[in-house]
Amino acid sequence: MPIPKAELHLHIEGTLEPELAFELAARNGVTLPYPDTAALREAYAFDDLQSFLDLYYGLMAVLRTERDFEDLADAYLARAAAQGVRHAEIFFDPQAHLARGVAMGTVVEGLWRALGRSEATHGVSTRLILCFLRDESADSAARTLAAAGPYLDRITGVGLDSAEVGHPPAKFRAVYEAAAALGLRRVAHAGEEGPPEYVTEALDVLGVERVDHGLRSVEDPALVARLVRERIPLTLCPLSNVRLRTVDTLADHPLPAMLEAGLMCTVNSDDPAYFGGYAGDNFDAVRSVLGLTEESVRELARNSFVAAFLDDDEERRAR
Ligand code: ES4
Ligand code: ZN
Repeated sequence: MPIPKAELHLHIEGTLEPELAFELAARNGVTLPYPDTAALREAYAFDDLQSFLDLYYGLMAVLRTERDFEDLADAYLARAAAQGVRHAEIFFDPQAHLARGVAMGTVVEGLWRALGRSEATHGVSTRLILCFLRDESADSAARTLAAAGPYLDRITGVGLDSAEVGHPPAKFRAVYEAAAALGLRRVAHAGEEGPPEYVTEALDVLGVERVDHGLRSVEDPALVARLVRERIPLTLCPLSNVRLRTVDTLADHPLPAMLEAGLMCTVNSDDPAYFGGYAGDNFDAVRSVLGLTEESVRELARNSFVAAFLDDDEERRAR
């Protein structure tokens, strides 16, 4: 039985497996520029974050109806449950759908059809986190938050994702202030490809409670000391880092040193359909390749529940 864990860094659009992509394409009359699933999987060879994002946004063309989003989330939750995930905090990218004429309600209601019954069907509790695309304007982010108004009872927090370099967190100060005023929790991707200064800015300007990735924090000892002192969780994604070449090989991943430094690390899957594994696969990979002790693996699992947006009762039940 895989160790129980919470998944805190998971883009639902990044769980679109080639088989489901073709099924949805057929259902919706969308033609994909690949002859079959094998050819599509072969296209999953990335040089960096941008080359991944180009494919990721392109494939979303197959997601059109509430049922599509429901099927996507249901397939993810089944796979996650099989790998020991007991709680999942799920990112979604509404701007990528709104731009294609798919309404906020279609996305949220569709996802919710699966999430709302997930504890009963999969034994996985869930949260939904709306992410702003940082390579879009701050105005667009503000309009997106406004469009989410009718659905805020289903949305726990906001995040920030997409192309990082050149789009520092401070660009989104106003929309994060507005989100905080609405009672939403705050996270942001920072220090994936961007510099450690972006991590500091996400904390100081956006008021984030967790940092997604945060990998490049290790370049700044003063920042590491602060993250340790303030017990800021980092949602690391080891297999993603390898596939997007943020680290050379998994064996070079700084996770062991980060744990040793006292950082509150968690291990997550990011975009599992694209990066070669779900949460349990990421745990297995760091255990075997990085030689983590059982105690370290238990610490990672424990951290995932501590860092989750669960209340104390829920946390106890989940872990
Ligand atoms: C993402 Cl790996 C990663 N980084 C930034 N934005 C993203 N959106 C989906 N996956
Ligand atoms: Zn991510």
